[in-house]
Amino acid sequence: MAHALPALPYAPGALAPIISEETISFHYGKHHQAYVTNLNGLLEGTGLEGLSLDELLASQDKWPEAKKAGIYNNAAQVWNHTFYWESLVPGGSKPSAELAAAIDAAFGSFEEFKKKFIAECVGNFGSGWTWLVKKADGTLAIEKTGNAVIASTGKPLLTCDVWEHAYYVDYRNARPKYAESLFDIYDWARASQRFAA
Ligand code: MN3
Repeated sequence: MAHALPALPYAPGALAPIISEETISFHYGKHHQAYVTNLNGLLEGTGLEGLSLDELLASQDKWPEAKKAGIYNNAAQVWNHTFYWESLVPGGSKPSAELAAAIDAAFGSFEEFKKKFIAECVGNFGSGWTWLVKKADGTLAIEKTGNAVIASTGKPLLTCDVWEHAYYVDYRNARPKYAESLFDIYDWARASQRFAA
């Protein structure tokens, strides 16, 4: 069974003006779709076609050597983008009392966390992802990864795609403005469910 582009969890124009429908048409409709298409092409004839995305990512030892980088980059980008769309919601939402308390404990206050997270998005050199993760000991941390790499220091709760294709249509080169604007549409309710799970 081939991998499919997951449905967007809201209408394509619903995040505007923070993320325009035009950005969604390219970022979701072209980039995310291309990772799915490329992944299906790479998996053809490998015997790995029947695995779910999570199963595939958990069985890297079975990947053919010559295709390892390609499979990782495309599979991870399918996963990262699905997670990114699910990190956002029209109008934004609020963290649970438990997650809010964990943010205060780790960063001092939500405002301090926001400043730090934006700085880590801006300071993530080149293309990649900036994550809020829940570490094994239950505390929170910010992790930066490059290119397609999925967060690995903890369970991802929320992400910011810092590839230029995520913001160039709407913000041109202003990555700080993009990183700050996402705070109007982060889905803290969903991040809270992940934190509690
Ligand atoms: Mn992207």
